[in-house]
Amino acid sequence: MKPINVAFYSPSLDKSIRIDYIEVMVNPTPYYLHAYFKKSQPKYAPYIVWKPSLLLGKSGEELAKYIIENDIDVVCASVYIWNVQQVLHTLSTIKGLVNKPIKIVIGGPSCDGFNDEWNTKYPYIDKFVVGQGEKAWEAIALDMLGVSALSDQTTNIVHFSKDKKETKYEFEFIRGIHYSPYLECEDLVKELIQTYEGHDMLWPYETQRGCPYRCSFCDWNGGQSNKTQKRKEVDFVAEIDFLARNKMYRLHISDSNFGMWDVDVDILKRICYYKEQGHPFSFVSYGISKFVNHNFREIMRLIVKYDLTPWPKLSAQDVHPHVLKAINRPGSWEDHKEVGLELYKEFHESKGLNKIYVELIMGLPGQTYESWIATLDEIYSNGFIPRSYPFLILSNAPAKYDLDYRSLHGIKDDLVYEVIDMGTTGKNVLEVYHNTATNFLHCQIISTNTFSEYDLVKMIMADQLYRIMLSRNKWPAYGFIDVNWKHIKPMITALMSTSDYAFILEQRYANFMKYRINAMDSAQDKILVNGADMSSLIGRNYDLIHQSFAETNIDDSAAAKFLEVWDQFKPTAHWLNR
Ligand code: B12
Ligand code: SF4
Repeated sequence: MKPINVAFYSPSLDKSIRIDYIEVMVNPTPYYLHAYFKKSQPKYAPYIVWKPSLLLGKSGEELAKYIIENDIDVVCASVYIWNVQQVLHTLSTIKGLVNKPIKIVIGGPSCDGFNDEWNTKYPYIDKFVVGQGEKAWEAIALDMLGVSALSDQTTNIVHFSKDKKETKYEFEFIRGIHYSPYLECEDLVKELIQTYEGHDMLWPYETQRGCPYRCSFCDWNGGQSNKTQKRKEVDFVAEIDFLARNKMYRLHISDSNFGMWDVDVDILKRICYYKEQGHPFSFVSYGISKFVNHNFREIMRLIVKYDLTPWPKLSAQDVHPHVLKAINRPGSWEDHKEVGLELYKEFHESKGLNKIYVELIMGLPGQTYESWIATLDEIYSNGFIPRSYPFLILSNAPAKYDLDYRSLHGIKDDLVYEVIDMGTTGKNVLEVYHNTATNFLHCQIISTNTFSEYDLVKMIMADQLYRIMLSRNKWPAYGFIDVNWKHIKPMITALMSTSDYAFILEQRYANFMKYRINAMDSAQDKILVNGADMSSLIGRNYDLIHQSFAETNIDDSAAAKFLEVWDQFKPTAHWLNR
């Protein structure tokens, strides 16, 4: 039997301003797929040869060259919201560039192969895998090896009729993954580490599949099921030992609800044990259980105590119960806040903890402009720092496919240029608008029954004004921003009443309506993103700031600390000239 060489292509987006793109985001999919195959088809597993994953973006030519040089037979690619356009574009060219028949298989959360007419849109793709890929890959691999022909009964694969007019698809939640994909694929993991030597590698670490909830913005599990499965028989201690041995230190704790199982605390304790021994484990992100209980508290404590992240966070999405209800989100802000304040109390002195982040989403059903301002006030005044995300519509999330839900909340969405979180390519608004290839254009909620497009522009502006004024890099949120909140809030209100603020709003709203870009150009014809218009606003209204501080009797040393930073915005004042 001739072995099959498999290339795995899963580039991370290299434009996010939140993530340093020199880092390499590992996608563990090959280990999940191969470990399952090894377990179920041990006889044939040696004939499936996975090459080290391609984790950085490639052009069609580069990928074709790689295919030729490595004698690749099948290209497997993972598509996510951050790479789907780029990957499909690259894949569209390669069959024409290599002088041999190859197969292309794609999967991942943004593989929408059973809707949106992907059958005709992407004729160069041979197989679309939607949902968990283990069983589907097993069937595809056996077919390619010539062991057994692929049946159209195989779940999680989109099957097309010969004329491609009919589509058949059945979802299955795959159970029985009670082993460690990393341990099972030790050789592949080591080969990958060698390949990317010198890079900072980030490893997703998942101990549980799926999520029992259905928050309306989320498509966990491909949005198709709220079943969950914990890896049970696996020896987590051995797994953490493996991570430590191989210096796989930077982890994304990828469970939806880490802490839901008691064993999670033990898993974390093992990581902390290694940290104590000098292994520099850290978390790039984590998804913790939504209900606050003993495990939740203990996990948050350990994360802070062992310095597992410089960004300890609470995932709130919004602080208002009616908004959480409108998005079917379990848990409550009050409970999260209690834990956050407990952590400050315990670790403020001993570890200098003064920044806990709170994840929020802008543009949720139920939100209003006023409720959003109240949310920001609540977070900052309690010594926390918001991390606000736009409401990106994921195609397999209820907010996209549940028409009753959409009509209940009057959801309107559209393609919007994401200029809040992602870097932009283009000098000014028009250039960004005309460059759809490398700018991040994605479907977002733009209005609901409770807020208009105008409100959304204002909400995002307010978020950026608060963010720029209360720089998370400069000052403690707890013990400084909260203490001085009574002096800051009136100043923010005053800044929002200026003619400069009205001018920014007018410009941004016009651009949003015309180009779907929530940003404006400076007087020098340069696009102002990441709150640059807000720094200019501060620079231009320095007198007002002084006046507001004087009116609220702030103490001199606190005022000086703020002014020292805001002073640096003065040179940007001319950006808003008009
Ligand atoms: C680690 C992670 C991150 C990391 C790394 C991201 C990166 N750029 O590499 C960080 C924290 C940075 C991150 C950020 C974001 N993330 Co994220 N993240 C994850 C997480 C927790 C784990 C991913 C993972 O490795 N899973 C394990 C693998 C094995 O599972 P899998 O990817 O689903 O693969 C299975 C199947 O899909 C299939 N499969 C996948 N590929 C292929 C390919 C082939 C050929 C086959 C046959 C099968 C197959 O088989 C696999 C095994 O069953 C997932 C949630 C989750 N648990 O999956 C969210 C998730 C991927 N993230 C998501 C989102 C929305 C984001 C953000 C946009 C959030 C935001 N608003 O900022 C940002 C984008 C950041 C960016 N600009 O890159 C969504 C993606 C939805 C989508 N349609 O793409 C997910 C699914 C979570 C969710 N539902 O909200 N994320
Ligand atoms: S946001 Fe978290 S809790 Fe809600 S459905 Fe998604 S994974 Fe589950």
